Amino acid sequence: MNLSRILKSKCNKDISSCSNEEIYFALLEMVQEFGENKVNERQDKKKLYYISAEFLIGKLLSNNLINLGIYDEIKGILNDNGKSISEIEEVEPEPSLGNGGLGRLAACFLDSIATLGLPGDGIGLNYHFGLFKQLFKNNLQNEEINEWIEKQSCLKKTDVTYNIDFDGFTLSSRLYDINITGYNNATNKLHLFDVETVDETIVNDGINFDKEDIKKNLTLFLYPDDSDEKGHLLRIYQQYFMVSNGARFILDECIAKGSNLHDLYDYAVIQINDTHPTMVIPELIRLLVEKGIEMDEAIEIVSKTCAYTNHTILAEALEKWPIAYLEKAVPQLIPIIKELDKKVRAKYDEESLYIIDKNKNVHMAHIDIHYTFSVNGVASLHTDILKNNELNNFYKIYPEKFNNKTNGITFRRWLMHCNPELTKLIEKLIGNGFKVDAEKLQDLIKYVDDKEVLQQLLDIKQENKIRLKNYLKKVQNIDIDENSIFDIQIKRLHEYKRQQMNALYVIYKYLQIKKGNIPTTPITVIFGAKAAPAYIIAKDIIHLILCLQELIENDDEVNKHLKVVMVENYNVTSAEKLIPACDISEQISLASKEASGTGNMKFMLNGALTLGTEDGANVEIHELVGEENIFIFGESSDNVIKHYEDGDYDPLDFYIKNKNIKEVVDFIVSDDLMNVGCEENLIRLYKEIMRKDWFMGLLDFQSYCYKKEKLFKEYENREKWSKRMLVNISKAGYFSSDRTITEYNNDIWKLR
Ligand code: GPW
Repeated sequence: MNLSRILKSKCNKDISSCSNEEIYFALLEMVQEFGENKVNERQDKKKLYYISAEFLIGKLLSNNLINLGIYDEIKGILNDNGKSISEIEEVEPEPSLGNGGLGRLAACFLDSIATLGLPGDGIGLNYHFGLFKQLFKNNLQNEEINEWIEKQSCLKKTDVTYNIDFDGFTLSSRLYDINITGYNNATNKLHLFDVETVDETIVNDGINFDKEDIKKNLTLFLYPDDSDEKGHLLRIYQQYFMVSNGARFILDECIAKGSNLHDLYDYAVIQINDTHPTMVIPELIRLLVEKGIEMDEAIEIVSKTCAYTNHTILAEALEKWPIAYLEKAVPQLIPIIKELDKKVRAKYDEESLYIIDKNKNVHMAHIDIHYTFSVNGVASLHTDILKNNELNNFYKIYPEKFNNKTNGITFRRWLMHCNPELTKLIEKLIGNGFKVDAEKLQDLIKYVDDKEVLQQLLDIKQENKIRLKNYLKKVQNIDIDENSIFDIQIKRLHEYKRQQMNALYVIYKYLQIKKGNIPTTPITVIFGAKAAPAYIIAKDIIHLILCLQELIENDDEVNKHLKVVMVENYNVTSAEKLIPACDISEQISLASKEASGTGNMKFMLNGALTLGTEDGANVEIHELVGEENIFIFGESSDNVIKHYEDGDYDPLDFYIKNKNIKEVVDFIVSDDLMNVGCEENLIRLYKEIMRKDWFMGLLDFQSYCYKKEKLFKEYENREKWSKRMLVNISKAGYFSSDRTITEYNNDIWKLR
């Protein structure tokens, strides 16, 4: 195969005389064709459908080139013609079809499913503007639309369409497909449904639109994960539209393969990604009954076909819909949901197990737990908390359903693509095997005393820090010092993730420097985070960080030693630049609250050391790398859970008793900050932290500061630090999503 010739013919002229756009579109077309040729023709009887409201796939071009095994060759051809692959990557818009971890996990899973050669497709929605684009103005977050769909894109229009009935109107759908090509393996599909009458022009002034015009707005935006009251009904319409299309599509495929529907579970397994797609259960039951199957049997068939993954224990994130909302949006499901509830009530005399509670709220997770055959958490601590606390009543009646599947990440994107230099070094040291068998990374351990290798690790980190410096200069016109320590916290803004605690540390450090305690090596604290548009306190925390950034930047006493950077519009693309450059990975959620985290795994794989609490998958990272190679602080999840039960945590106790804490908290409302920020926001946040502090930042603040100081001291011993980097990389193999998917398949899906 002569790639150069193919590319040239797609360009219609010499590669050297093409613009980056022209080359991008030529490559896009080429990758589509190659991917299409690898579509799994072998008709497996059983297929997985991973149904999810989010698939945060990131840019696709380079990953497709890597998975097709032609990245290096294409890069070379472009080079020979005076073009650079990284400039061409920039032309591609990033699809923003996810909020954060849950959506990115779904994308990593699709990569691993295809790479392992398993028959499995994704089902979701084609949001035209996806998640909003974040802009900073006056130290505040603003939201704009993110246009990612171009005339020519990875989306392929199909002729699949359904009529979806709502109360009083019908919407016709259209299916678009994205090819998911595995690493050296077959191509699966991501099926994204859209509504034909969607109208992008109804959006005005940022991200505002008429929330009631469902025909026009249904697939405009990804619901940004929180508290927007008016959006609830729209969210239900979206969810139903997704699952009704998905259910029809699945049934059609199974019938085409020979299913008589009584044996649906021999043809399909449906993994429900959190509760957002839960209505697929009553919808499938409804469709089966419509096709003549008895209700009781339909319920049993569906229960044997569906499996459910839980991603949180946060009560406010567990979806419950007022039945009145469902009656309005999806009246056809009401009799079925009531029947499901009736069966539960007939069997169990226990309020907490009911689907419809006494306040007439429908608990979506309860539908999942009663009417699927598998319930899994996403890290071992998380699953233990589900079993022993949050879902204990369910665990007691269905112990056999509960299982753990610790999350993972695809190494194709989060090592090979984002960190080519490190990939090359690993290849040189232990060969190619780690790309498909990540556990092979353990072979690196034999170099733990090899000074030359350790120095190479440090050199690669340094190069990546310079790459990040150049990137931030270009996209945000910010200068950072590549010789400083890069201390990074990137994830959605949420109080439980405790960016505010990190910000309080910045204040502490600022005040220390003012008092003459100068850090040996300068420190750059980098944040990246979007806040849900209606989540006021989250936005106040962003405001605080941006104010600190400005204050410190303008303070010549401090700016040589400390810098704060808030990356604008944090997304997959910027994560790919930030993670390889990181020295310290901030994973500081309140113990018990972060179900797993997956950023923690990406950082470790790229040689950053974790500063974290015993939460989520941090616990498993800790076990793997050992005490010496991770920096753990803070209360245990058991103690935290006890504080909540006893209701005995009061941040004021800490504020009053600890002078240090009082000083940093008071600084939030100091003249220094008020001069660069808004009084209203700063005072609100100050009060929140001092009076509520729902996620106990002040409880852990002292031990956080202590550990962080220790970490900065340890950084000075470069050789010891580089050994720790090596241990972290070599132990990261466990967190490959190939391992996770193999477990899902062995324990739940049983494909092949
Ligand atoms: F609330 N997660 C997320 F559980 O990114 F549904 N969005 C969500 O809406 C939820 C969870 C939900 C995240 C978890 O917070 C994170 O700990 C986990 O690593 C990730 O899902 C993937 O499992």
